[in-house]
Amino acid sequence: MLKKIVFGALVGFGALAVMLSVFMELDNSNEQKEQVKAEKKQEVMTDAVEVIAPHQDLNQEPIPVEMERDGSDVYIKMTSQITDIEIEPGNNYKAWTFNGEAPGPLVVVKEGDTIHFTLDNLDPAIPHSMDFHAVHTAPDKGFADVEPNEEGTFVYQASKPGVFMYHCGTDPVLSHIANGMHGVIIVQPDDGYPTDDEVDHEYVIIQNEWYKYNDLEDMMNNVPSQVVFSTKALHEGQLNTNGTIASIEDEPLTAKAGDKVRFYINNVGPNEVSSFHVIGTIFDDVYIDGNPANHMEGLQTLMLPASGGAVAEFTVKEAGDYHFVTHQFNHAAKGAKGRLLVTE
Ligand SMILES: [Cu+2]
Repeated sequence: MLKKIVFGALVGFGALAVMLSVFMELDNSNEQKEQVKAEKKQEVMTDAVEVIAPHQDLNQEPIPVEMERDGSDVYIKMTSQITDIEIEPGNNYKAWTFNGEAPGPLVVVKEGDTIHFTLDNLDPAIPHSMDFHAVHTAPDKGFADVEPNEEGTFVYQASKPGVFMYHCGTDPVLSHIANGMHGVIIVQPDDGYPTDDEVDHEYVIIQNEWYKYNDLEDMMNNVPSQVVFSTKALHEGQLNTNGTIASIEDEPLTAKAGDKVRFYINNVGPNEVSSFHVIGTIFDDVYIDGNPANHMEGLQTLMLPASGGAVAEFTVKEAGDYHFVTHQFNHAAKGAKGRLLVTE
């Protein structure tokens, strides 16, 4: 009798254990399925971050920057707006921009000028702001957010000469810069540069990165999809491009053999360093950040931190095709190349 009860109990326990393990396995396989589903969803999300709803059908025409001078007071009006920027043929990026350009329009003022800056925020959805690296101001006041469909005016002095970055400083700053809200302000030195008389041509070059659309993950993990150069017209008749692949390759900058060429250059990032190099020449004179006090000679490669600028001069001794790159060749391979065509 006792044997039967023990046997029965053992069978009962055995069956229960089998059932339990079956349930646990079922539970595990459900968990695994859920996990695979979640991973797939994550993949899809990181493959294509959607354009935020209020921007979906928006492609605001570029609006020229307004600039008026009254003595040493300079009145500058810019827009923040949503405009498609062609990164390469067929690849349009719904960029967050200043004035419909990315990088934004070139701003040129003189050392000592007082800037009266107005930002007209045409973005219906997101606040934007302007952070000029060329000025001293309390950031919470001078670089304050301007709400959608509003205007804000800010006043500050450009007291130091240089080639400075400007960018939107609204949170999250990384998204605002990487989505296109960056550019260059040149503050011309009062007494010029010591090499002014030697220079035959001057051009503006900007380096920036593009990431998958509005993808903070890629932006955070330094995985640019493209790294590009653009040029902005400093003088009449010069090229004015966006950060489009090959924009200064297909239509090169030009000089004559024997000319001294000056580049006003800035790396607006947002994340990467630029190791700027012109193949086939050496920089005779470099002014770090574009300040005449920071004079260096004989540089092969110019190190530009994110936001860093320079005035860099070199002489092209014979005719030929002079390509310029960032010597971080993974970035050159992703697009950061340009061309200076030197003729007899
Ligand atoms: Cu912004």
